Amino acid sequence: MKPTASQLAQFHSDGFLLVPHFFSEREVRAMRLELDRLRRDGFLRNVATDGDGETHSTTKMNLQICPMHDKSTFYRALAFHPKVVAWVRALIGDPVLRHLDQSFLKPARCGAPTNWHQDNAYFQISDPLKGTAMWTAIHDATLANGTMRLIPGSHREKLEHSRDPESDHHIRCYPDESKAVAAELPAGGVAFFCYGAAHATGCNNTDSDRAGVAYHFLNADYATEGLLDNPKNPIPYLTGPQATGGLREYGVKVEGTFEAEATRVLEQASVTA
Ligand SMILES: O=C(O)CCC(=O)C(=O)O
Repeated sequence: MKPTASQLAQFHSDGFLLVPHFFSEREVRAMRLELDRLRRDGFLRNVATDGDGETHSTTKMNLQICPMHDKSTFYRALAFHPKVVAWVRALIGDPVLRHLDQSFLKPARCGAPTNWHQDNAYFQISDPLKGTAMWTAIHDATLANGTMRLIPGSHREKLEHSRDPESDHHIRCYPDESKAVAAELPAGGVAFFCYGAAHATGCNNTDSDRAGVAYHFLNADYATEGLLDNPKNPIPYLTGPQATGGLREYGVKVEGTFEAEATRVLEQASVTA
């Protein structure tokens, strides 16, 4: 239910950790079905541009949904999954916040990259090891279909970022890629990477779609000013004295609902199949 001492040491020295069999087959099937539903309902948006950072590409697709918690009670509940909470609190320490939730889907034959960046270029926390992404491969993720690549030790360096000409809103950096490690993971496998770890995904020119679902978790002691004050974007405490299982942030108890949410998603899909 939580990382071993050597996994923790690896997270701290490399800035990331790969866990190939994190979610069960049933859990990841529900994740895929719910992302399919969100795509059918029109919530995924192509953020890929034709090299000017503005003109949306008609040939390259990087389909992003951000945030997810306001469109899916299933994905809202996943952040409260006991195994997720146990791992994240071991990696970054209490009190834990669910900072962000999003997904990037790279359609078959035209999937576009998410270029190199450090999440801390966006989040700007004072210690990049006090926040972590949990990126889940919801399809088998390989170098061929553009899986996540990460640069060990890159969290120790603050890289310069500029606007990414291949995206309508992202920023990017240009690190030395020679030491990059490919997170080749089976569906349900996870890459935990701290806010300082330089990472990127590649093109998907294979015949199957590939998607990653990314949550970001932050130690609340490192929250930047104003982060917790936006009523339109509730950021729930998952652990610590202020945690209410989502009740305070969402008005309903979310903790403990993931199993029922997964069952609902799977049953709904079998009815409509
Ligand atoms: O899945 C992707 O393409 C990119 C994910 C990512 O960069 C992130 O979650 O920080």
